[in-house]
Amino acid sequence: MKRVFSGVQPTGNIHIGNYLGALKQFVELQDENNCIYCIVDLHSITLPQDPKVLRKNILDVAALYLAVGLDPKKSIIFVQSMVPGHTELSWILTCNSYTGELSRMTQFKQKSRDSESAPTGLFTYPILMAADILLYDTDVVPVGNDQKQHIEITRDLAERINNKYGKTFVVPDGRFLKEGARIMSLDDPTSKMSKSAENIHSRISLLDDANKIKKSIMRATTDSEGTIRFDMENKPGISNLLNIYSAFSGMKVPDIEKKYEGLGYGDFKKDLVEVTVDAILPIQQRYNEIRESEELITILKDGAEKANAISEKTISRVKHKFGLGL
Ligand code: AQP
Repeated sequence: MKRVFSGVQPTGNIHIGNYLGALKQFVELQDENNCIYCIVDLHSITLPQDPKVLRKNILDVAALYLAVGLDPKKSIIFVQSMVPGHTELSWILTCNSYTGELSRMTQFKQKSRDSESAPTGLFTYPILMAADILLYDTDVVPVGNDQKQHIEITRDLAERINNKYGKTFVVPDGRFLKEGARIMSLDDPTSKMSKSAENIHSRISLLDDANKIKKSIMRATTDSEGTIRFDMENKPGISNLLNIYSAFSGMKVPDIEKKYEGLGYGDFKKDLVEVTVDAILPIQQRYNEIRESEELITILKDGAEKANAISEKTISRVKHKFGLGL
């Protein structure tokens, strides 16, 4: 059995990019592996958060974890800030990292491009992420492919420390899905779908109602050619919609192209609305059942206890290797 670890930031409603790129994999992996899934609230404060909204978002993401099918009997589910090992290991890794390698991170460059002086937390974000992963001796990290660079730096840090101090960490691998690895924004298919984008129609959130989903899909950017054909370079809009259709329906893209041969974008989009709503509705029903329940809090407390027990072992091993403490 492999150890699997991943997390999602509680920075707003989870969208279908997060679901198809990450959460869907979380569920698939939990039957055959030791899975640990975290709500990474410490990551979310790299940018300003309203405390009340943050607390609500943490519980929303936790409820969505369960609603998409994560089972606390199979997976450990917890909130990152409830396990102190994450920040402790993060400091130790910080002291083994270089500003040069962190400056190369695309996500940092994108999120800090409009400000002269960026928040330090945004700069050191990949180290905290590396700590999350290495803390649990993780073998596999299921993520969307926007996280490829962060997985690479995690591997570099683990290897660097293993070389210097002797075998300390497991060197993890990223796991990326083909169809959902990068769901693009509906209004600008050259950038990824994001929770924090201003236009709500650029994304479909897992908690959107059918009417909103219809509006967002029907107004999604396409092209003037009018044929339903996958070509990411020249037809990014329709290719993104084909990806979403494929990921939700399980149909292969060439089969979808065949099904819609001779038909227009309007017909295809109408069916995509149906496919999307059918996939999301059962998730919303389960979410409504669990969101206000006491059980949700119990699951998170229990998860934090289990995660802490594993984390403490790693921290004590790392401290010993580094000569820290007594
Ligand atoms: N568009 C996407 N397509 C596929 N996978 C995606 N992920 C994010 N966007 C897409 C994957 O979702 C997981 C959780 O992401 P996150 O919440 O930790 O942070 P993020 O990547 O910064 O996500 P957002 O939605 O873009 O949030 P904001 O707007 O707050 O920055 C990760 O596995 C990620 O790869």
